[in-house]
Amino acid sequence: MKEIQEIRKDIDQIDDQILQLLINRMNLVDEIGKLKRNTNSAIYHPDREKEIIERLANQPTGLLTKPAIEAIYLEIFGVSRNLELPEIISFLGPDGSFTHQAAENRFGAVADYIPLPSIQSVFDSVETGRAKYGVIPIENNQEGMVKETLDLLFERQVYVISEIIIPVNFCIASKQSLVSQITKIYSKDIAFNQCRKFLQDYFGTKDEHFFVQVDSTSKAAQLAEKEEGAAALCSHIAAKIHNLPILFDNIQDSVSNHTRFYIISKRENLKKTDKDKTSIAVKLKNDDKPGALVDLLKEFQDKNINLLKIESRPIKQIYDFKFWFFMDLEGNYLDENIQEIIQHRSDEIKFLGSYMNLC
Ligand code: PRE
Repeated sequence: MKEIQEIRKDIDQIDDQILQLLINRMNLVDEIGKLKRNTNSAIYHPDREKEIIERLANQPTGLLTKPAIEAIYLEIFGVSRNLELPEIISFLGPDGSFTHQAAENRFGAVADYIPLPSIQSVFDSVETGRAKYGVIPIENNQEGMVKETLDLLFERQVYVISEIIIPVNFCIASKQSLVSQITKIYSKDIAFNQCRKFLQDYFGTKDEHFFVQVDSTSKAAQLAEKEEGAAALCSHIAAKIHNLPILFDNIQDSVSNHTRFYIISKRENLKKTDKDKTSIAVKLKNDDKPGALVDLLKEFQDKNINLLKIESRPIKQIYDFKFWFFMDLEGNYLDENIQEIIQHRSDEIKFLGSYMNLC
């Protein structure tokens, strides 16, 4: 007779094989899911599920009874059906925000978009699996990094799988076809500020009854849709959602205003391109001794790793004034030099994701 430990070793090996086969199966299910979503067809096919169980149960099944096979496969089908559901994408709302525009640019029209009221809610939705992907802003080239996003990346268990860069373009959208018919323009304070020159040139000096401030540019479009004589200073997507024709486009004072967004997910991206970057969070162990950061930077140099960005942030959980670093490295986690350093300093470095470098 074999000893229990020996049998367990054999079981472990078989479990490895089952897992690999399940992964292969799910990859195929994922392909079917894409085809179904593209053709808008039903996800649940009870007839096909029954056919699979019948076919398997009619083979020699050893110690497995038909109800046992059925129980196992119904679990598998449950996981498959979940995988095939339209991808739920959460983003920092409201509808028509620039983050919405970034999300649509990347995921197109098939996905199911959910606007959420805060960056934290987007992280929550991804971490709990309510959304497959989340889209949040990380940096504006005029304003700098978005601190809330950085801090949540440090605290939460999600990965960055992609970045999106979009120009911050504003337009004047209205149901009126003539500028002279416009009696008021709705928008948000930042948008008014960023389009000051255009507004002065085309509408002159006017009071707050003409330039009316609201909470968001999407709200502005929503109001302009309903009100005779009103226009909105808003994003393209807000104009589109509220069926407003665009009278003037690209009216912002600075043409170089761009925002960078992250797509976050529960699963890391394990694909490599020839121009990748890897984001990490670093909490140095010996930060009370001189040279702790230099040591790390020296290690990057020795391993021929190019540092693209470094930002320091306070560690909020601790009472004193400790901090951590957000860093972007050139290359992918699958590159030996990057993987080595992350693994060897695993008590100091948190891997945040590798993705294509679009900057
Ligand atoms: C699959 C998943 C869900 C359907 O209800 C039926 C079968 C499966 O896991 O085998 C695959 C699938 O989507 C399909 O064959 O249509």
